[in-house]
Amino acid sequence: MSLAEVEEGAGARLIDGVAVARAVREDLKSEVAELAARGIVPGLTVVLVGEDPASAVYVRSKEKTSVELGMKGATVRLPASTSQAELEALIDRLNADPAVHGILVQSPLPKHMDENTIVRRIDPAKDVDGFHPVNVGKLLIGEKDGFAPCTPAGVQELLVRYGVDTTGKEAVVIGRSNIVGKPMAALLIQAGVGANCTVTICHSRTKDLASHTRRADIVIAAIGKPEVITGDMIRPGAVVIDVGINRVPDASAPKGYRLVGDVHFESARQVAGMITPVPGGVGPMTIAMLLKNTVRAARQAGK
Ligand code: L34
Repeated sequence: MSLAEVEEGAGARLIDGVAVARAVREDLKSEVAELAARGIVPGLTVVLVGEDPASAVYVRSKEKTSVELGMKGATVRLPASTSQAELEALIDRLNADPAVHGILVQSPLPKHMDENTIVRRIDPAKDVDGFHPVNVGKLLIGEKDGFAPCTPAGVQELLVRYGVDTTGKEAVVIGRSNIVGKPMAALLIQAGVGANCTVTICHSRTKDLASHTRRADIVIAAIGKPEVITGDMIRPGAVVIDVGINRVPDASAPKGYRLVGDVHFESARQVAGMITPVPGGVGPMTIAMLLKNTVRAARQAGK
């Protein structure tokens, strides 16, 4: 075997989330222009409570990208001491504001707040995060006028744009959060493109996790623990999607930390057929899908 053949065999194809996110934004640009011609400027307001450093990065990126697309992006920054009632009053105002088509309250909220109550306060028609029970229900039913959560929707978009044949395939989702794991499974079991999967959801109480992941044609890791899914847990040729974004201390990195996924990238890429990197995989897709949801919210509002 030549060296080239060895290298080809030893490395999965990289799924480039930055490039796909750019393509999604390009598609949105013409839609935003079309809406503008009808006097509609899609408006997204992101609410950030407190000072979580990772949240600050994501929120800045959301506002910046929405403005780049010709949308009206705004961020409301509130101190961690904000009361539940104050946040609810803000949401009521945003619900009533016709220039605001999408509302997103960045998670996590400070401990004294009840996230569930906050999410239910948002008008489902403006819930571009897809966390309101009405949208969760619509997702499960398969009603297309609701909003699917941005991260799992972004994962599905990656599968579609990379031509992954998902029909009849074994998908193993690791993690049962309401933000990723549960909606991811709901998307993959639907009839349609980038779906039609046989889905298993694994979580912290799953017995023998590796016995499940080794069967999987598609592995989606959303655990929130650095590099716990290793190459020996992956079936040769499987598609590996890494949703985790973990900051691990690294004295040699400029910021004192580096980002790693839930997947041990170096060992997994030796075995996998395709794999997403961290950063540059699912993260950028989350923001692209948020903008896509917001543009549709504006179109559905028709004003
Ligand atoms: N309400 N809360 C609400 N909605 C969301 O959709 C989110 N999420 C998650 C956290 N809390 C939320 C996000 O926006 C995670 N998330 C998110 C968004 C963007 C990126 C990562 C997570 C992202 O752009 N990641 C880059 C690296 C950014 C960096 O340097 O830290 C990447 O390439 O993965």
